[in-house]
Amino acid sequence: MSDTKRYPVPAAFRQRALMDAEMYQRWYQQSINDPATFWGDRAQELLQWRSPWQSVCDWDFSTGDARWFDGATLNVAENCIDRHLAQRGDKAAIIWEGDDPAESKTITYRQLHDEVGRLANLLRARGIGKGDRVCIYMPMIPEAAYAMLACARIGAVHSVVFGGFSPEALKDRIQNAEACALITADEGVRGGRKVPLKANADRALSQCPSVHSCIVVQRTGGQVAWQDGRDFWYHEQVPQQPVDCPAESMDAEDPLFILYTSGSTGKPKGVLHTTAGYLLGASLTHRYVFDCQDDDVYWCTADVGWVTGHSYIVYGPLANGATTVMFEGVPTYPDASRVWQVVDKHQVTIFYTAPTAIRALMGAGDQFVTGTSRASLRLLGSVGEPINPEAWEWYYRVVGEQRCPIVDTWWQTENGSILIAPIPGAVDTKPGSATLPLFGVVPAIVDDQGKELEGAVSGNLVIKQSWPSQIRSIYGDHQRMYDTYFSTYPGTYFTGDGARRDEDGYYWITGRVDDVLNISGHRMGTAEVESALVLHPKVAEAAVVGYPHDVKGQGIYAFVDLMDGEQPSQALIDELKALVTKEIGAIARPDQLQFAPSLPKTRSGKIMRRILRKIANNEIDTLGDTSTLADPSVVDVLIAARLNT
Ligand code: 6R9
Repeated sequence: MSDTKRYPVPAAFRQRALMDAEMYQRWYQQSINDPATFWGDRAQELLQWRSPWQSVCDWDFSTGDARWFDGATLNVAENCIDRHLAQRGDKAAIIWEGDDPAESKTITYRQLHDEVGRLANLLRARGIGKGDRVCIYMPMIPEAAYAMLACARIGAVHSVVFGGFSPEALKDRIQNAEACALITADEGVRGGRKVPLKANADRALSQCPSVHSCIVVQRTGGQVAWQDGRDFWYHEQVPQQPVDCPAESMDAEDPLFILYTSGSTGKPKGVLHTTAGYLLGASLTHRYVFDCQDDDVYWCTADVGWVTGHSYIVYGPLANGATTVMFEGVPTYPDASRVWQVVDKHQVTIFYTAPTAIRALMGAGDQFVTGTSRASLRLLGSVGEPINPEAWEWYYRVVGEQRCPIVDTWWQTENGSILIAPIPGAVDTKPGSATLPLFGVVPAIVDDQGKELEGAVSGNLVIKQSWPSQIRSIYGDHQRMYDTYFSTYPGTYFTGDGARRDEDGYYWITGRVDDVLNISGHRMGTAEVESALVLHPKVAEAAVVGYPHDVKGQGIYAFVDLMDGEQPSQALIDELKALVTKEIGAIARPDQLQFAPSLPKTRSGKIMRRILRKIANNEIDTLGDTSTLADPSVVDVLIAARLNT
C-alpha cells in the first residue's frame, strides 16, 4: 500500500467548490472545540424547525447515550419536500432509471409531495400513526422513497428490509420490530430477472400476526396470492386519498427508522436512528462531501435497503433539495457500459458507488467506459469497503479522466452519515485512504488494551466524541448498544474496524477486526451464516471465515463438520449453499464450502478462527502457534483438503 502518491484538488473543481481547505480547517476546529455553536449554526442553516431546542447536545460515552437538539420539534418529510416547493416545486426530486434501459421517469418535488401525502393518508386511514413500525420490502422504485417519507410524515418508524433478503430474514425483522404494516411490491426486477417479493412476503407474514396491513405496489403485474382484509393494492388505494396530509410534529429525539445490520454475534441488530441529528448529519455530509449544488444531478447506486440508500439516495439529497437518481437495475445489465450510459442519459454530475462495482466494471474492460462521454461527471465517490489503490486509480483515470476528485467515504449503519472522507475542494486525496475526519468527528487509534496510540500507527479505530447522527439504541435491547459499541474500549465508540494513520494524519481503513465479513460491501456476520448451516440435519458444526476475493472484496469460506456417519458429496455442498440462500438471502451464500472431519478448537472448546482464516487465505506458512489446540493434527487434515480459491 503506497501512501506517497497524493492527488491535489483539480484546479477546475476547486474554483466552483463549496468548501476550500481554509474553511474545512476552520469548521473542523470549531466543531471540536465548540460543538454546540457549530452544530447550532448548521442546524439553523440546513434544516427547518417547528420549535427551537433547549440544548444542542448532551452525551455520555461511558454509556453511549446521546441526545441532540433536545426539546426541538420538526418533521423530516416537511424538510425533504414541503419547504422546497416554493423555490423548487418543478425541479426533479427523483430521476428513476428502470432495470430496462427503455424505462425512466422524473418525479418533481411537487409530484413527490402529492405521492407522499396520499400514501401517508392511506397509512393513517389504516390506523397507523406516530411510533408504529412499518416494514418496507421493496425493489428500487420511487414508491420505496415515497414509503419512507410517508412514514416520516406521520411519525411512523420505518424498517426497510433489503429486497434480496429471504422470507426467513424478513420474518425475523418484522417480528423483532413488531411491525403493524408491510409495504412491498408484486415482484422486483433486477438484471432482467424477477424477484418474487410478494410471495416472499406471504411466507414471512404467515408468521407475523402483528401485521394487519400489507400494501402492494404493482411493478410487473405478475401473479400473486391475495389475503382479503390484509392485502391492498397501492394503485387502487393511494389515488383515492387526498393529497394534503398534515405532517406530525416530531421531537428531535423521536425515532425515524430502524435498520437491521449484522454484528459479530447473534441475530442482526435493529440500529435505531432518531429525527433531527440523523437528518442534520445526512444533509450536511451530502452537501459538503459531494459538493452538491443546485444544478447537480447526483446518483448513488446503493439500494435503499442499506444505510447508504437511506442517507444518500433519500434523506440527504432530498433534505438539500437536490436531484437524486434512483436505479432499479445492476451495473452490468444489459452490459458493462450501463452505468456510464445512464450518466450520459441523465447528465449525472456526481456518481457514488462501491468498490465491488468498480472492480467488476474494471474487469469488464476499458472499452465499456471509453465508448461513453461522461463529460457531465465532476465528482466520484466510493463506499462500503476499502478500495484497493488499483481500482481507485482506474476510477480516477479511466472513468473520471483525472478531472473528478474521488471521495472515499468511510462510515457505518450505526454512524448514520459519513465520518471520514475528503472534502473534495479542500483535501488532497491518496488512493486507498478515506483521508481526514469530518466535522465533529474525533477518531483515535487504540491498541488491543485500549491505550490510545499517537502519530503514524495502526490499531483499532474508535471515535471519542458524539456526532449528531450516531446510533441511539438497538431496537428492543438498549443494553446491547452499550455492550457492542461502548464497552470494548470504555469511553469511546468502537467501530469494529482496524485503521492505520499515516504521517499526514490520513486514515486508511484496513477492514473489520471482528467476526463481521464484508461481501461486496454488504455486512454479514459469520455467526449468521453458521447458524443457517447448522440447521441442516446432517451438519454437526460449521465455522465461517472470509477470504480475499477479486471482485467481491471478501468471499465466504465455510468449514462444515458433518454428523457421524454422514458422507460429504457435491450434492450436499449444493444443498447447504441453497440452505443459506433460503435462510438469509443470496448475499450470504458461501463461495467455498469445505467439509472438515473436525474443527480446530482450544482445549476449552473454542473454535480457533484465526487458524481457519489462515487456511482459507492460503497463508499456511504463517499459521502461528497451534500448540494450544486440543488436537493440532486437525490442521494438517484441513490444509490437505483446502479448496482452491
Ligand atoms: C456505509 C456502510 C460498515 C462497514 C465498516 C467498514 C466498511 C464502509 C468503507 C469501509 C473502508 C470505506 N466500510 N465504508 N471500509 N473504506 N470507505 O457501508 O455501512 O453496511 O454498516 O458497513 O463497511 O468495515 O465497518 P455498513
